[in-house]
Amino acid sequence: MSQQSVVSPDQIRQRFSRAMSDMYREEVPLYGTLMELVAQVNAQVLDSDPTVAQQLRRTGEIERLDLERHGAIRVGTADELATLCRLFAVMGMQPVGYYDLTPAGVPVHSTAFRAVHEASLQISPFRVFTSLLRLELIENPELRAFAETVLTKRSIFTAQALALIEHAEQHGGLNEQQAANFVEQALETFRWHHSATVTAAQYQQLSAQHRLIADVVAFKGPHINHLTPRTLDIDSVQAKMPEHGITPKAVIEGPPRRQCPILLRQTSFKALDEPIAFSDQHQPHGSHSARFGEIEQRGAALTPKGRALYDRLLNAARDELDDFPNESNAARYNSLMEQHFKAFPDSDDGMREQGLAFFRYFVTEQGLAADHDALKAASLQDLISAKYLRAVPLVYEDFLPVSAAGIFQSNLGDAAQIHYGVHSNQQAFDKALGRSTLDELTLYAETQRRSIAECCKALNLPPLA
Ligand code: OOG
Ligand code: NI
Repeated sequence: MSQQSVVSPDQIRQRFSRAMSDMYREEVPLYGTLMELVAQVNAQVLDSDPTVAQQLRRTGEIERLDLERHGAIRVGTADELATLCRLFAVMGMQPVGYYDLTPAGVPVHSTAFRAVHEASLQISPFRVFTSLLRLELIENPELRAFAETVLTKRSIFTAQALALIEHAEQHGGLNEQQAANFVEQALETFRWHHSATVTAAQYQQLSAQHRLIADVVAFKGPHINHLTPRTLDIDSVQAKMPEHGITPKAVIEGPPRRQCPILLRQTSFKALDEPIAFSDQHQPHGSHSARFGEIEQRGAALTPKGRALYDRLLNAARDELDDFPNESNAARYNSLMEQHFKAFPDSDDGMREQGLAFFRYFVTEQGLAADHDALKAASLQDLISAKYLRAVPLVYEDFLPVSAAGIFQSNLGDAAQIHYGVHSNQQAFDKALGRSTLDELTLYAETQRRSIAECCKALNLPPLA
């Protein structure tokens, strides 16, 4: 196969993300409603807030905004996870970060598959939050053995998808026809199934252990359980959801509303109850709820120092609330969050000067017109003060464990408040995955460094630290 005929992984990811969105919209019409609402609110924000519009134009994010979404799946075995890792690699997605959900009573650990370079993210920022069930947390040995048997019997990938993954690995990519086939075949893994692979009684047993265990074990494949568009104003979407027949969860996860958004704010609507035929039924007599809707607003990626401050303030607010945020304490939770987060500077300059967030740097018109010889000894701060460089916060591309726990919980109900006496086990996760996950902080630091290097080049300056 000649080099020219290879479709770039970024293109494959962009096509796959679109195909996934089309499939999900057809299967879950409420997702379509949510997408329309998000598009309306985004258009309003861009109209009414020229600064936001200008910043998105500068970073190029404006072009990816309508494409932007993440999804989530849950798998049952190491083999499934390892093969998914290879499948996502065909689309230029790598596992970033490790999330332990057991402190929240959810028996999984997770990573996010996504593109890692800013140029690739620009073409498609599609991400998939992927969780692996920790079967060892099923206490009843018979039930655990049963779950294992059911999982090892299933094959969640089509034969063609497997062949195309192998082809891409051996030949360095896929051509047009293969890429089109790959998108179609890969999509099959994420499809919803109206029939379960277990009997109604077996489903009940699995579900009694944990609803999530039933969700992973009882079906033919890891159906995509939500797709999340990115909004520029999550409070506005949250407020408008009821008018559109959507009931949002009680509180928005993540930081409080700010002038300069940081990290990630998320809200979701409850999973739908969908008719299911169990393996001992000819018609759907049962039901299962797994699929829901979610929206998110993304802000600045934080440095280790910024993240430590975020975690401290979030924990302080939650400790003071002394309960999981819910309907009855939502107002108090929001006001506690606002109070505590006063300690987090709410301006780009403030965050940059205190080293709390990562930034991308751009040369301004003035910078290009300046006498570059006179700048040889200038520091980064000098160049910014002189308005030769402009700093724009780097967008956070990842997830937050406490928020993810809140999203899981809002869909699993109170029965899910289980306390596992175990700890995170990144080593076991990496082993199942077949490689180690990338550290997101390193990725942000690299993007920041590359942008500074580009500015230096444009200004004819030696590299700046
Ligand atoms: C994943 C929940 C986490 C997020 O956006 O934090 C998540 C799941 O329910 O499988 O999607
Ligand atoms: Ni999500």
